[in-house]
Amino acid sequence: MQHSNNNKIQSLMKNIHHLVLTFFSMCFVLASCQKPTPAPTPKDLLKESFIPKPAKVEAFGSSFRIYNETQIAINSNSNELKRVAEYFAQILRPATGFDFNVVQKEEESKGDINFIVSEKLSELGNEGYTLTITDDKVVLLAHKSEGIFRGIQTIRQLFPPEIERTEPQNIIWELASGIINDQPNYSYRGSMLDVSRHFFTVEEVKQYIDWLARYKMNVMHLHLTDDQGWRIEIKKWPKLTEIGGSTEVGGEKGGYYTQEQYKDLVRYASERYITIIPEIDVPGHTNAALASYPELNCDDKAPELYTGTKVGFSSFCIEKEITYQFMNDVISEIASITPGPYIHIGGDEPNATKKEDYILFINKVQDIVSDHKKIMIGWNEVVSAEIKPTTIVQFWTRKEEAKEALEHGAKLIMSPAKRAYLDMKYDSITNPQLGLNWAGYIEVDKAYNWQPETYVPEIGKDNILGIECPLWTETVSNMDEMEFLVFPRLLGYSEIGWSKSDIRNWEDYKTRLGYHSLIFKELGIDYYASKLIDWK
Ligand code: TNX
Repeated sequence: MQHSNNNKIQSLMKNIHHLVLTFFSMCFVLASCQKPTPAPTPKDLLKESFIPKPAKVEAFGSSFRIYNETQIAINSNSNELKRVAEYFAQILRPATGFDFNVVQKEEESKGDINFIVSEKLSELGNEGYTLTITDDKVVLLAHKSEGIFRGIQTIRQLFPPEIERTEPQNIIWELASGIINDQPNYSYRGSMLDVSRHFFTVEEVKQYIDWLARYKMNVMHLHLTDDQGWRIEIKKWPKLTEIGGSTEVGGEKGGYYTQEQYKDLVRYASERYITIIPEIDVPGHTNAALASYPELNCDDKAPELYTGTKVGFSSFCIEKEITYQFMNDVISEIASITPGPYIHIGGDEPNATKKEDYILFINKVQDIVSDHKKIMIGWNEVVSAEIKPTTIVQFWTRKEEAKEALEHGAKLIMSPAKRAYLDMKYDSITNPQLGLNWAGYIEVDKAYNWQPETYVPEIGKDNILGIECPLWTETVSNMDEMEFLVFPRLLGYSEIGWSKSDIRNWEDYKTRLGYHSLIFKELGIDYYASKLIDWK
């Protein structure tokens, strides 16, 4: 009896013990399911290969880990901020396989990536941001959603390159902790794409826009017209695209953007805080227009379409009234579909226009552009006309003309051909069919090692709006060729525009650049693997 009682008590005790154990282990399992908190892996924010280099970085030595539960918390219900947060979530979802729900929360919250836009942060300007990463949250602060967008590009570079993949990866996603305070040095940081010599589709231009966005650039200049092709629909002058847009260099089929397609590009760019600057190159570089409309020629005879690569042989007829009627129609239609403040009127290489005619023409076109409430930009040749102080001069060659711009009180965009032309070859041996060399070879170090504010003596930072790297496409007929000339030099121009020259130097840049080949590889970009760089 005693024995059996003992047994009962023993088995009861056992059961209680078991229950208690199960209870505790369930609590433990539940707790760890709800909040898994492994110690953050030590990571050094100072060792990250940011391009462009942020103004100030401080490291905390730990990391923030991202889970499926991590949300993107925004502090307002503005549609703009929601759109930017959604853009970020879309970048992160494929490779992580996580949800990244975008939610509105008044306060910063633990475990989340917080985007906070505040009126009080006006010292950050439109594009500045402060990014604080601790082991329990990420906080990105800005004065405008635009600053959040630029900061997102920084966070993006904290992820391993596998973040670019389209399928979920078996990776622990951790971001190095610390603080970054960042703001651009120049407000204008652009690239130009010549879609006239060779036509590129809307999708291809969007690809280019995404490259610019990734490296915090904010201007996409489209060289829409030249001797070899007119690429933008003008409703009052339909033959410009019908005839003038039909071919390209080499005689292949050309192409053009309808106004609807152009508006789509403008919208796509503006969602990435990139301004589209349309260029209608006049009075030279106009064979495509002259071939489309005989009445634009002084002798009323339309020339043949041109598919070669010479420059400086065409000119509008300066004395004809119809020339200005034409210019007014074109500028009016372009202005109505361009929300940005600028219209570029080219004005370069007017070798086929008499000097006094050129001056008269540019003066008139400048008035037409201001009649349509836009600011004119012209290549540095326009300084021979009576340009207004509000006009912007794009310097590409001849330093005297850059200095003349100052005498007119005009500001400059710096695109020195010897340093900033993406269509120049890297050297004399690599890819001999691709690129030109009239301005010399531009290796990756030469592309990086210059300063806009000292390039032309007497022209300082106050006279400079910013920098732009143009890609002329006489020799560039597809995306692979484009990628080879653009990468990696684009990254250098992005840093020259964004980061102050006192924090930039080649030795440090070249190590950071070496890391970016991992991203190029993920993106399938055919970059130029310069021997100067120790590629990862
Ligand atoms: C000069 S740069 C040009 C273009 C050519 C380019 C080729 C400038 C304003 N005009 O017409 O495409 O050189 O590098």
